[in-house]
Amino acid sequence: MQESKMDEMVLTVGTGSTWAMRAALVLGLTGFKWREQVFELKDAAALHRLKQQAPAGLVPWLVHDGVRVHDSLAIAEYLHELCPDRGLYPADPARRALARSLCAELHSGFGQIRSRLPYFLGAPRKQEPPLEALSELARLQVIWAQAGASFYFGAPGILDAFYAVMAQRLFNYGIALPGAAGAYQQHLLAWPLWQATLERAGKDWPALAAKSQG
Ligand SMILES: N[C@@H](CCC(=O)N[C@@H](CS)C(=O)NCC(=O)O)C(=O)O
Repeated sequence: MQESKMDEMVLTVGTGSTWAMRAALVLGLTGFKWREQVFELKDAAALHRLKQQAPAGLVPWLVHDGVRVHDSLAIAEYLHELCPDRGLYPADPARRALARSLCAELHSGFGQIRSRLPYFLGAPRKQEPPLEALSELARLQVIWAQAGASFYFGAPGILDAFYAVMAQRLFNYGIALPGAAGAYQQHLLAWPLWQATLERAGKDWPALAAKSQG
């Protein structure tokens, strides 16, 4: 693995990692330049190397200016602090509190959806929503319905980045939420920055991971 220069921003990710995709998407919102270091999470030797380097044994983590920050939510917060005027969180304190609450809810919740509808890269396949996940889907319905066919607070931010992966996860299983919540889901799916991140995660990350083992 390449050493990082002091002022360089390096995001370490893993193939197929949804948490890493969220961090990469937030980075994309900042306008900063960064480099990605990728571990192949299905490869035992790569995982072993990851465990030796990773503060918590997991991806993602970000290195910048001698600072190392791990966990997607902490990375998002760090990036917001670096560029508070960029609008990653809303300027209004009440809206910012709501954004933070909903990001934290996503970060620590939705366990049934996560385990019963595991994320995959590739062609969507149709599946009925599992019974165990229905209450979480209902909760998403409530959250997303507040947004409608736009970004949650008008301009794209951390909240949209966090929920974009969820929008894609449901889409991958042929699950389209109805009404205003569905409009938000479609908006996230069509978001060019999300599409670019998805493309990179699907193609560039495996290629970079293969190269770094050479
Ligand atoms: N809550 C953490 C979750 C990180 C996480 O679970 N990363 C997974 C990939 S999505 C990982 O590193 N797995 C490697 C392993 O379990 O050995 C975050 O938001 O960053």
